[in-house]
Amino acid sequence: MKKKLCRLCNHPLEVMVADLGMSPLSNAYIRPENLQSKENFYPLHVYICENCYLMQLEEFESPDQIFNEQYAYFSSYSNTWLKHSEDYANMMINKFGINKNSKVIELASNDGYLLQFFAKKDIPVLGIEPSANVADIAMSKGIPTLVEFFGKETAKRISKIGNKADLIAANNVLAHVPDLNDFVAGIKIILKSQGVVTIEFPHLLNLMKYNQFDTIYHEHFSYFSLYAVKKNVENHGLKVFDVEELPTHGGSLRIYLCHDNDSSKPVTSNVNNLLDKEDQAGLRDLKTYIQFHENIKETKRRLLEFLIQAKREGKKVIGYGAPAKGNTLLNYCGIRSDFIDFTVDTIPYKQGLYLPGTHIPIKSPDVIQNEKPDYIIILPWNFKDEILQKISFAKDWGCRFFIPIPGLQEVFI
Ligand code: DWN
Repeated sequence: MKKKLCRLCNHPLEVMVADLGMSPLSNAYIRPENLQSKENFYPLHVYICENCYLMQLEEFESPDQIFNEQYAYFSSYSNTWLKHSEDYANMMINKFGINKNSKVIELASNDGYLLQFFAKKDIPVLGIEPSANVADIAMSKGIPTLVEFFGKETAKRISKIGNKADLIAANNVLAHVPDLNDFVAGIKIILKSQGVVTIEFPHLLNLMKYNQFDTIYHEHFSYFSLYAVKKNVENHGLKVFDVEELPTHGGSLRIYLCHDNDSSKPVTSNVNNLLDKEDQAGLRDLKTYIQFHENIKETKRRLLEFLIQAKREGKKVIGYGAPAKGNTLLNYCGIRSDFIDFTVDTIPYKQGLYLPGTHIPIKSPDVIQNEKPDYIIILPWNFKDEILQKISFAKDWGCRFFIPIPGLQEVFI
């Protein structure tokens, strides 16, 4: 069997921290006509590198198989996320003097959810997005978009035609990049001498602390601490000069990078403070990761106990949301439509499809009123507040609401 090596530092990868069984690709939603067809399941085994402490998966499907013209994630279907993106744009404009003479490039620009807020202020933008379906939506909004993966080769080509950036945004993309070194080397190439890069990613510290194992799926090749990302970017002539903790996606980091010879951006104390916080949380102690697997198994037991009892009591249980994370959870726990009748989702593309592996149907939220479920399990728990507002009407018939992570718990409006 091929020797496993860390995708960041090439150290032998020998410590498995969790075995989530065999799982389908988390965004491989199934069309009705394909329900009887073969489905690909891959090992969902989580490793930690003992040298750089990058948590990671092996690559079973290449990014072009995942982020294709059928990719089912559209960033603009969450008001919470759109507000976060608009706030980011306004903060960058004010903090770094981004203006009409600047250039903003977003890596993995999806459907233009972020760049639209710069473009509205006549700031030149360029999106780079490999999934043609979401890129088409961005271009329909007037966002110039290259439909391709980003890396050194793309960077060299676009920088030759003058596309260097004053601001590079790379939000929730780093986890999707199998070749981290090629990606970061590309950032170095297209960054203007005094430019700024911001990278946002779910923080490994929260994944471990709040048991967010459902965010582990094959399109997330890596799971980051500041420690690991800092090693990665410093290998490519960039430096982390600031870092912020964000509430998004269960708790993320936003790191600020510049060229390592850019003396106009001194490193703030936030960087070392956060590294210390990670050390105190045991992120560089292998014992921390062994407990993680035990927590995952207990979460599965609690959710199954709840559902077994609910079904024995004749309760109608549905899901809300058809997120990628929900597919890891449901496949790992073996939860199919014998426990959850169906789920609903506001993304039109997903309605009428079925969840991969479990074949739970995805419907429009409009059916809730007629179906009158007894329990609704909110699968995208990271949008709990926004979703509870939308389903508050279900309280009229005594419906109760739950989230599955960090462990099954009832939530209230
Ligand atoms: O990294 C990724 C994260 C950032 O987003 C991508 N790989 C894919 C995606 O993961 P996810 O699908 O688990 O993300 P979300 O954003 O938690 O998924 C939310 C799902 O819930 C979407 O399918 C939309 C749906 N939704 C809804 O139906 N009604 C969301 C909200 C807020 C709603 O009100």
